[in-house]
Formats: sequence, C-alpha cells, structure tokens
Amino acid sequence: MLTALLLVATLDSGLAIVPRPVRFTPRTGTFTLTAATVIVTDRGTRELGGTLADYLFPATGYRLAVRASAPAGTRVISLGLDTTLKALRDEGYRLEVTPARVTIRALRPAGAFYAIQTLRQLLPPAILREAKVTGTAWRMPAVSIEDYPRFTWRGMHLDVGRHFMPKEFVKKYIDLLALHKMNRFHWHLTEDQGWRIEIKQYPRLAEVGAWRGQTIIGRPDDDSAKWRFDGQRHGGYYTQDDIREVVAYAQARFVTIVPEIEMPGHSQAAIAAYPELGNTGDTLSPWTSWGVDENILNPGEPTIRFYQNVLTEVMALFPGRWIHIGGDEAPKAQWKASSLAQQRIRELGLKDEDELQSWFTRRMDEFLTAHGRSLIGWDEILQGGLAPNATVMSWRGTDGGIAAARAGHDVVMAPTSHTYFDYYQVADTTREPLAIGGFLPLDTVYAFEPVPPTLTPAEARHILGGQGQVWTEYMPDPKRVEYMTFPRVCALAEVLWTPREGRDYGDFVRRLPHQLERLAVLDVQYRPLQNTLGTTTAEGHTR
Ligand code: TNX
Repeated sequence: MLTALLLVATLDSGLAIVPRPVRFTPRTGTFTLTAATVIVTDRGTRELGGTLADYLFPATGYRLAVRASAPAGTRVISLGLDTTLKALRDEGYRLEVTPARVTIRALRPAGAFYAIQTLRQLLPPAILREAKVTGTAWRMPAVSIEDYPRFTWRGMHLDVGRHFMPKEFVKKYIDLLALHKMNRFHWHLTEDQGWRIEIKQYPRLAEVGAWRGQTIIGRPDDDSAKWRFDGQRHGGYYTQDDIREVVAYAQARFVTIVPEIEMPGHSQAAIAAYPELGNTGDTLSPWTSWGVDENILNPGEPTIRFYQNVLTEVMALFPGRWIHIGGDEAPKAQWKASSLAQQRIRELGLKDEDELQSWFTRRMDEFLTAHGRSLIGWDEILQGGLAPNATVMSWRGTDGGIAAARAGHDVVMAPTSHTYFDYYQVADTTREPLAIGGFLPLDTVYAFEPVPPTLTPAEARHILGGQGQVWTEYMPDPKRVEYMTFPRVCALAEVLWTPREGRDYGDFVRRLPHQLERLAVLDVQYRPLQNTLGTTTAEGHTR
C-alpha cells in the first residue's frame, strides 16, 4: 500500500533518477524507442554508441543501428562530444529528450556515458532485464537535463580478503556502481585472512595465502578459549588474467580500480606464505578469526624490496593513478620486541615505531611516485609524519582528513560514522543477519557531508570526495554484500554526485522505490525499506 502510493507519486512527477541530476526541466510528450531507432555518433562517441546499443538490446530485442548519420525524419539517439561544453568538465553531460529525438552532448566520453546511465533510468525498469520483455512500450518522458558531479572521487570499497568474492560478482558490483555514476572501485585484495591476487614472482602468496583452514563462528569473544570454528576451508584468488578482465570491464564503465595491498599490518596471510616477512620467525597460517592482528611485516630491506616487487606487478595490472598501501591497524608490539626493528629506528634516527611505519610508507611513496603513480593510505599513515605525495583516506572520523587537507594533501572521506556499510542499518537488530555492530541508517548516509565546514575553500579543494566501505567479516557471500550495501549506496551516490543544495531526503525517499525496482530486476538482494528509512524526514512515511 505504502509502496503503491510512493510509486504513484513518483510516476506523477515523471522522473526518478538516482543520483538526482543537477538541473532538469520536464517537457511535454514522450520519445518511444522502436526497432527503427538509430544511434548516431561522432568519432569520439562511436564506442559508446555500441555500449548504448548493447544496453538496450536484451530487454527490447532491438539491435539498434549505430551510424555516423541518419536520413531526415529518422528517430535518433544522437551521441556527440562538444568542445564548447567546458563548464560540464570531464564527467558532465546534456541530455535532451523530445518526442522526435534524444540528444546527448558532453565534453568527454565519461559524460556521455553518464548520460546513457540517466537514459536507462528514464526508460521503464524492465529495460534492465537480460532477456526480451514483451508488452512494454519503451517510452521516455521528454525532458532537458544538465548534469555533472560534485566530487571527482565517488567510491565504493569491497573487502575480498575476509571472504573471497567471485570475479562475476565483482563485475556485477562494478555495473551497479556505474548505474549510480560512481567512478572508483577500491578493491581490498589482501588481508590477514586471505591474499587474493596472483603475484608471479611470489607464487606462495596465492597458493598458501589464499586459503584458510576454517573460520570463526560469530564474533570473537575476548576469551579465545570460547572461540568456535566452522571447520570449512575457505579461500580463492584472482589470477592475473582474471584481474585484467575485471580492469577492462571497469574501464569500459569509466570506473577506476584502486587496488589495495596492505602493509605493514593486516599481513598475516602474506607472512604465512613467506615467514621471512614477519618479525618472529614463527610458522603461521592465514588467520581464522577477526580483529586487529599482532602479526605485522618486519621493516627490513628484503621486505621492502619484496613489497616493491609486488607493487611492480600490481602497477602492470592496474593502469589507474592510485595504489592503496593500507597502513591501518598495525600494532607495534612486535616491532618493540624486535632487535631488527629497534636497530632500524636507531640507524635512521627515528623517534619511535610510529615514525618507523612512516618511514616504511615513505619508501613506498618514493617508489610509486617514481613510477608515476600516487600512494593512498588509511589515515594511520599520518602518525609519525605523512609521506610527501600521499593521499589520505580518512576512516576514523574526519580529523585525519582535515589535518591532511590543511597540510596540502588530497583526501578521500570515508568515516565510520557515515560510510561503513558493514554496520547495521536498523536499530532493532534482532531479525537482522549478524553484522559487525554499529548503526548506520539510510538517512545518516544521506546526511553525510564530505567537506568539513572548518576547512577554508583552498583546503576544501583537497577533498576529492567520499567512499563507502564494505568489510566482509560477516558477509560470507555476494548476496549478503548486496543486502548490506543496498540501498545505502543509492544514498551515498547522491551525496557524492548531486550539489549540496539539490539534496533532499524526502525527495530521495520518493524516488527510491523506483531505484529498488531497478535493483530487483538486476537481482540485487537489497535490504527492504521496512524500518530503514530512518528517524527524521521519513518517519511519517514508514509508520
Ligand atoms: C577497521 S577501516 C578496519 C578493517 C575492519 C573494519 C571493520 C580499516 C582501515 N580497518 O580491517 O574490517 O574496521 O569495521
């Protein structure tokens, strides 16, 4: 009943696009897509014409022609680049739908790609089906849209270390990001519990590091004697061919993959594969529990070389600018007890173990910078001094991000308070699947403001954008990831795309059922809205 009312309201207003476009003016009439519609492109959009045709084929059954021109009177979807549209920058677009034609113009291909994502949302949700749909008229409401993103970093992260996620799901996840006009996929590839990327020079990383013998059941009790395990081997990794396939898939969707290789913490699986990377010489296995692990890398020169060699293979696979080196949660007890680490501190004239981690990070920064890439790390990389070219991902609140921006470093805001999608989305968790804890309802995600008000305009320019985190300790498979991620990612996408003044939670909640219909067609097991809309604007709707 409630859903029906919301849908009527949405259909009345004609448009239900997520994220909300910057400017749109409804016009009269509709454009109907038929088998005779022609996609007209210029040289810069020819490939995207094919992308559009591919998007439209399965549900409609129409193999639309992609041509350089069409005879007068043909119903066309025209895609073109226009160098005068500088104001739209790299990712903006204009989209005009009239009964006679659809016109897409952008400065660059990324903008035309986002226009295509909007076009998919102007058509009935069934356009997203993978097989021919009968009895649907493929109509779009006439409209003029001008649209561009607020931030350049619109990211989602996925931890495949705690639970391995199959390549096919990673592609689906990237598709869903593109549908929401998100453009960064932070692929968290290494963890204490599993190493997930094939490295040719060090085959044991995947052979040994990708598999753990069992997994703890439930949350770890402080008393480890009470821990119980499932007795099931878990693991998997991506071959370099798999990675190249996913990278190409992401590139075609204007998503830059940011690979993460954790160091010096969260490295037990690597140490299990190559014990000489550790501090104690103990023989370890990939971790079977959750939490902050004491086993970290040693700061010796062979370890630095080992990780630089790993990064060399990583850079060859991932063409994007940023390489994430982790840096979070590296307990220093082993370095305090290690003669090698203490000797390094003395030799290098450092104050303490935090400065030693900074030195370690700086070595990676120099290496990546020399290869034309940029280091990014979690905000712990600020402790002991920030490496000169580092970008900071601020997760423990926004203070780290503020400090980094003030020091002239770029920042991605990813605070637990607004972007941790491993937290519960409802207050009453009794009927929710077990999660890590926390509480992050949809309206809180929607209220996320990536630019702290205390920053000056010059400092604020260092805030590249924001990102949602999906840590998978309690997400054993893709369906659980979908449940935890959607619809919160719909809210985050709007925070990162739509201008601040265009953001309105009530309006978002009105459009959301349409987006959920699309997600249902795409077989996304989103968390239903019941009790999730939050305690502010939407309360009247939910009860
Ligand atoms: C902290 S956020 C971590 C992760 C955990 C997460 C659980 C961060 C950089 N490190 O290793 O999975 O908390 O919420």
